[in-house]
Amino acid sequence: MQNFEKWQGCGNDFVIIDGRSNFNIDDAEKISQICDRHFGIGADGVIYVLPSKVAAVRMRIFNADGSEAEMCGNGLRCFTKYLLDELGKESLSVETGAGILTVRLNEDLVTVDMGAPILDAEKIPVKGYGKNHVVAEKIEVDGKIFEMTCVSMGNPHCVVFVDDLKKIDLEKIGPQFETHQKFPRKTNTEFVQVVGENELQMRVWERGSGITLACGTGACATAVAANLNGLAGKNSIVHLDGGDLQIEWQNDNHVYMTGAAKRVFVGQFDF
Ligand code: ZDP
Repeated sequence: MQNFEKWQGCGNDFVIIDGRSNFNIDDAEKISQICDRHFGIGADGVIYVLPSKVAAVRMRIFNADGSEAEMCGNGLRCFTKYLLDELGKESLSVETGAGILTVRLNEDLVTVDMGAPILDAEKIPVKGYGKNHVVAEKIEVDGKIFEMTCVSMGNPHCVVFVDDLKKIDLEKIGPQFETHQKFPRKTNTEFVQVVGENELQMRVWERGSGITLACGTGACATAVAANLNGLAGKNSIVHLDGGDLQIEWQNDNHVYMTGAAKRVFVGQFDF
């Protein structure tokens, strides 16, 4: 039997397993079985706590389909709170696929320095724009033309601003964005409506997990994209289906994300 904890941040839920005890299954079939809401524990992803040579700990994150992601914002808040509670500390440096990030407690909430957004198309990656930024560029999906702004927060995001979020059939067009030929490593896609001054409403189709209630890296990409399009300032609130995140793109070019992270239950799983 393997111990695990179940955590959620804005309804984006994860199974956290301490891989420092030599447990580190990265078999896609097993991961998707753990994430299955009927045959497993049920989660949007699985996170491992691992030893690191360059930071206090290393985080590894897998999507519900078993694919590995470079980075995970909501997961990182949960992961760090889990460790800080255990260590009785206020902040932690974490090695992720997006570099070493610093996470600190912020009263009841958790703030993550998510690093600098990556805007160079080749690095996101998005095909066909060289090293340029991809801001309000046209993309055809499902026979319709959308405008996308692409941002990597360590993982790829395609942000699409729309007038009415209710009219978006996420289930239908989400997978078509995810696997569009412009995205060599596939993409997470955020549909966003501006609902007030520096207030954005967002729904996400996540690469490898589908519709989730929230996506931390996606909220950061959304806030950066809104600023690049002149739709918001540098400090905005992103409303997600599972809660709110506050995102600030500061003068050091880093994006800071603040939001909740909560333990749901602890358990043992028979792998
Ligand atoms: O990049 C990806 O494949 C994402 N699906 C990873 C998970 C992102 C996450 N939802 C977040 O909050 O950033 C955990």
